[in-house]
Amino acid sequence: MAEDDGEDIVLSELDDDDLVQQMHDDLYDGLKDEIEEGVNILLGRGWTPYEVLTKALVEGMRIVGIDFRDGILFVPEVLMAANAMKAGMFILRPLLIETGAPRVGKMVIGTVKGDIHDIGKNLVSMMMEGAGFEVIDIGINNPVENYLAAIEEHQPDILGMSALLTTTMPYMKVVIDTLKEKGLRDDYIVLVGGAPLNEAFAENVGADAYCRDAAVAVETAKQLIAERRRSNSEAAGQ
Ligand code: B1M
Repeated sequence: MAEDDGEDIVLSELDDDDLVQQMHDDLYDGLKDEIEEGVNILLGRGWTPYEVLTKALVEGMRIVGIDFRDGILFVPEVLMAANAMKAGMFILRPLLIETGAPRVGKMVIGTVKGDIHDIGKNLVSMMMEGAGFEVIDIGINNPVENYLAAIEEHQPDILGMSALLTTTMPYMKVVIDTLKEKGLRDDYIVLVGGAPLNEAFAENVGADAYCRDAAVAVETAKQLIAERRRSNSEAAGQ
């Protein structure tokens, strides 16, 4: 994507707008070292970790996604872009998490069976941790048994599921139906997310809410936990 005019670009000499633009190009080209450098430069210039994440990394990956969809980029190139994105996220993770906030709740999260996309899920985990949640991330390609084992072991407030493929998103219903069969559904707040989902789908599979992005996931989690605690204490007071 980036036009190479043969001259080396010195990232630290670019102004903020040009640097962010260059980072989109570097992400597109899967240049991990350059992404790490760009993230550090922006942080050094006083950008918040959240701004770096959303404006430089997430936006860059959005552009990658468009060309992947249109057959301009292929899996190996997208994997390199994903690796570069993860390297940037690795730097931001502790910064997003170090809020010192008291634990506001616990969430188990994983990508569903058949699906290996994990960047969005990782981002949600990071943002939830940053907001004071304890997060148990069970990774990718999870059959229902993995979710059941994790909720039994960790007793979270929230079960989160991620799916990026139209072929894997129906698996969320398998998990929720299994919870119902076992009489466990009402013990947990179930949040779902991923690019192909929407609110109607979430309602259809019996989730408590669809989360469009990581920020919405945090807000929704806080709100539903507060509601649940309120109704529990009202019930206890009666
Ligand atoms: Co894939 N892929 N991919 N891919 N991939 C998509 C999803 C696709 C839309 C690309 C396209 O065609 N435009 C398309 C799906 C089409 C469809 O289903 N209709 C697709 C395809 C087809 C495939 C393969 C089948 C390709 C192939 O092999 N021929 C294959 C499937 C592999 C599998 O899973 N079995 C495949 C493989 C891959 C890679 C391995 C190369 C790589 C994944 C690397 C990785 O994740 N470690 C990859 C990538 C990177 C993408 C795109 C380009 C980017 C996804 C991403 O990371 N986005 C993607 C195109 C796109 O989505 N635009 C694409 C950035 C991320 C921050 O956003 O994941 O949406 P997102 O997460 C957001 C929200 O959705 C939400 O919050 C997040 C943060 O704000 N959210 C949640 C997500 N999960 C949540 C959970 C919650 C709450 C909110 O729980 C509470």
